[in-house]
Amino acid sequence: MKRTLFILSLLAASGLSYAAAQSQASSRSASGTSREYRIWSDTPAVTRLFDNQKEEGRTSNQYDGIWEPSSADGGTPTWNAAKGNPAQLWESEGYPIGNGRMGAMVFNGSGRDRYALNEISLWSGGENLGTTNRNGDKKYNGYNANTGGDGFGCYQPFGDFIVDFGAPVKQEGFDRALSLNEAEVTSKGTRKGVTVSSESFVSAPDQVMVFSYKADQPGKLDAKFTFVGQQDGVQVSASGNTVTLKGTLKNGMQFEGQAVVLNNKGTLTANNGVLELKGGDSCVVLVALGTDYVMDYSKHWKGAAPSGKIAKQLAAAKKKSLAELRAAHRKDFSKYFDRVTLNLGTTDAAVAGLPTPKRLDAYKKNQNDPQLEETMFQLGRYLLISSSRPGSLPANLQGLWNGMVSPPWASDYHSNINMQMAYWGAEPTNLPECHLPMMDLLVATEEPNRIATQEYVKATQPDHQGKVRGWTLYTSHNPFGGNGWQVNIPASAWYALHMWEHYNFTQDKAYLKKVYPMMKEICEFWEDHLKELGAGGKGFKTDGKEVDVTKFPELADIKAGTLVAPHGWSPEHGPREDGVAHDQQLIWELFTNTIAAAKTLGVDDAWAKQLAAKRDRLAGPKIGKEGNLMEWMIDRIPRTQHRHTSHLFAVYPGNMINPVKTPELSEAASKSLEWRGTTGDSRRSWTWPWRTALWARFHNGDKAHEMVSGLLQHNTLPNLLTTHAPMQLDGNFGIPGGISEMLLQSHSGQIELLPAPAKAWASGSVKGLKARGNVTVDFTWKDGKVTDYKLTSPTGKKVKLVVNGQTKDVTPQKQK
Ligand code: FUC
Repeated sequence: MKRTLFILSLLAASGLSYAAAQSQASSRSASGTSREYRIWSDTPAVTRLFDNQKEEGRTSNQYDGIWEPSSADGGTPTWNAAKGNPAQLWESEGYPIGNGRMGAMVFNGSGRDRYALNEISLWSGGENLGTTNRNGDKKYNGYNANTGGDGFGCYQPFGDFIVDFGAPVKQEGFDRALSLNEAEVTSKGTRKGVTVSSESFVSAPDQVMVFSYKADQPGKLDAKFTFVGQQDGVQVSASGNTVTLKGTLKNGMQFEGQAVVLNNKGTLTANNGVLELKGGDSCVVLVALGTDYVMDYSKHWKGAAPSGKIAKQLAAAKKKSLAELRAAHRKDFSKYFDRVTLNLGTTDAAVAGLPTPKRLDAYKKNQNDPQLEETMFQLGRYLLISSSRPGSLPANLQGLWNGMVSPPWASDYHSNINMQMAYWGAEPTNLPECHLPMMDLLVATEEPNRIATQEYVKATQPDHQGKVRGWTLYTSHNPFGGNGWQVNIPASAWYALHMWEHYNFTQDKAYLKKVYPMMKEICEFWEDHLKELGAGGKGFKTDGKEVDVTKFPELADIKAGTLVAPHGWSPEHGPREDGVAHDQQLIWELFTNTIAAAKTLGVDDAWAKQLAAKRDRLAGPKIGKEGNLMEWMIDRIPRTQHRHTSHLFAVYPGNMINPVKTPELSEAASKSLEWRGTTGDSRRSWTWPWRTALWARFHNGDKAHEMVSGLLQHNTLPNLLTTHAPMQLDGNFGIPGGISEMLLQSHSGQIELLPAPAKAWASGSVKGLKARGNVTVDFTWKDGKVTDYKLTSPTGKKVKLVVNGQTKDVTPQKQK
């Protein structure tokens, strides 16, 4: 009945016939979208704007001092309890919406609604080509916002759009929700006897945000609309039915937002930067945002002023009805989202229907809520679709959503785990297009990265004099190819894995052809940069100083001519040293994949052969004295809760160590993982997804599930965004990648269904996951055993399939 009413109300809005709507509804469930995901709350969002005109991050340091950087170099922020409660901050209260390029955190509040706006290119700073010192460090103003064009800068908030109702909302009957299936936020609240419903979404096809409001009684919608700027000098003006926000950052970047209020009945007046609606029935607000950024080094990253473009987008959107805009948005979004459905079971926790914050609290006491875990899987996919679309910049540390002028770690691109993790779910959960912005940024920033690499080599290794080919980058980087904190020498090798994996999953040869030169150039960097050790490790250096190798028996078997990455780091753990496991594994993976790419494309045969010879001389993984996988060439035994598991890269996302090919190394790696534990520094947004995937690769489903659960118990906010702390979306983005590894693995030349079954997910089903080779996989399992499966692929080429411990040759159905 409820469903029918729902359909009827949709009908009214969309103008569809009942039969057509019915067939749409059933085709949705036939395509598998039977599960609905709603993150919701029955209390108005707490947001501090307008209380004192001093917004979070606007005039003060971190979050008004609640979160403070622990050190000037971008260390882990700590919570200053004396200054406030982080649970009340925007990061835990808002609901994110976005179309890849622009978005908002939506706060349906008591007296007003606040949309904290973002456009993914609004960045202060620039190429940061300033000094590189002896340690290879560059200027980094991670916590120090709005620099001019010669600094590193920060991702900037665009400003806020405010809808002010001038009266508090009644708690009773209040509801606000984010629907992951529809990619929209809805709310309902009563003020002075009038109930107003709202919906908000960001359309990719129409490139506008749509906020609509409707009163339950004719002529009773009263509200004021305006923008509030965050940076100094931002101008807000209103005339006719339009409010405009205009600003220029210190680096010269221009940005502009326009909002048009289209009211149904009532009067609309413009005054002093504010539009006021009196006596309306309903209204639709269309918002367009733009900057003059272009992802083009040769144009100095600058294009046309945004005014004209956004005015055009608004003019086109104005011609459409709300129903048309909504339908186009849903169609576009569901094209991505509906590709994968997952059902991990339903328990009483789901049936109870608690608001999300309470449900999360309940989960902390009793973890029997697989549907909440499933929601995390789909939320990660939702967030990626909403913050990373072809044609714009990749998702950053906070995805697309940032309300602060000085966000933590500049809300930048971080290369020692975070950016990579943001994309772990992209291929296996069938969102390959969303992976492309990451590669586009790397293509666009090659030249400044080459320059920064030469500078680094010159400053730190005078003998080289900058004569290395190729490039790498720093731990922090920005949209201008600007590098910041700490050189991260193997970063480009890790990024190259993403290029290869995109090909591996999609089999798109044209794409591989495009990125192959970049993979090759990154190999060339290592060909010039690798260092030869003498017999017994002679020449081995720690912290830049040669050590007496006779003191380290673990170096005794090193052969003369062994190749090591010099002066590496096991991020962010241990000394700067030669041959750290992380670097060695990454270079091995890079060389192996580039050799395979050359073969696939039928190019560079001779070069690839000599590269293979170099790969075979790389110092390889070793088991230490206590059965651990050694993190360094020196067998130090770290029993710390350190968050990074960099030496386990070879297990996941790499592919050098696995239980079948290298069982002893795999055993040692799992011991090392066990040692890291699950407390203290091991509790971070991103630690859990990595460890989920690692345990899954060790075929330990229960441990993997414990990691999924750990994320929810320790690093998830009431709106289900993950927290480092503070909020950092790598945890959200990474968890679909981790869960995928529990359900399906395809990294070792075969497709394995349910390789890591967890008792907590005894029975379930999944549709639409992707395996390497462009194979789409659906299957159902019961009591930990696969009961039914279907494979499809465009070629119908035979694959090796492992199912319930049996290996067989299977011919996938040919996709139509
Ligand atoms: C890396 C991590 C931190 C944090 C930061 C943004 O440096 O070590 O934990 O995620 O990136």
